[in-house]
Amino acid sequence: MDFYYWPGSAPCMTVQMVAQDIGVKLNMKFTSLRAGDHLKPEFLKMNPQHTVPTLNDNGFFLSESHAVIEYLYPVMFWGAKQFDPVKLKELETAYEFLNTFLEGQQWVAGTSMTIADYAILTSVGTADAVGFNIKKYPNVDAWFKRAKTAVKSYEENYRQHVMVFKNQYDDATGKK
Ligand SMILES: N[C@@H](CCC(=O)N[C@@H](CS)C(=O)NCC(=O)O)C(=O)O
Repeated sequence: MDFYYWPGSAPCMTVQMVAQDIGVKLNMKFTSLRAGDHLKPEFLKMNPQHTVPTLNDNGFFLSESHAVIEYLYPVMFWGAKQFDPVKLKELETAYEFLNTFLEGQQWVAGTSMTIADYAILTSVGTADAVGFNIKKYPNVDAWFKRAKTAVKSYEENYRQHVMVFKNQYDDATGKK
């Protein structure tokens, strides 16, 4: 993840502190505001507002420090280098509950698909993408397959969100 910064910039500092504390490695790109690096066409392509901080995550450009830290933050949940053991235990407990809820049931909240399935599908899909083993929870596994098929917009939104998350995760864990 390329991070365009200028020393002395408070919003850059915000992003760097969050990244450091959650273990996200940034590829630091010194951008001189004095020399006008931020006004060059290559920079304006990433951020027409010509401000630092600006992030380039494999061609996905993001500026505005608060947006950037929100983007980085989900990586924390998974721990920087591996699944955080405490969080992993919580996740396993949640899956055990979900597996029990789904016993003899097609959908999370009863006999038909509801918005509850949408809400849970995004988290289960994200965990699946970064390698959380769902097979230990057969009801969840079966529901996941069913829900992915039933929610028509899943694929398109998966590409936009889950794949982006997976990229951040792979970056943070050094898988890329
Ligand atoms: N609200 C923005 C502020 C960004 C900002 O104003 N950055 C200054 C440096 S601290 C900058 O790049 N100025 C150069 C310019 O606007 O051309 C954020 O939080 O990212």
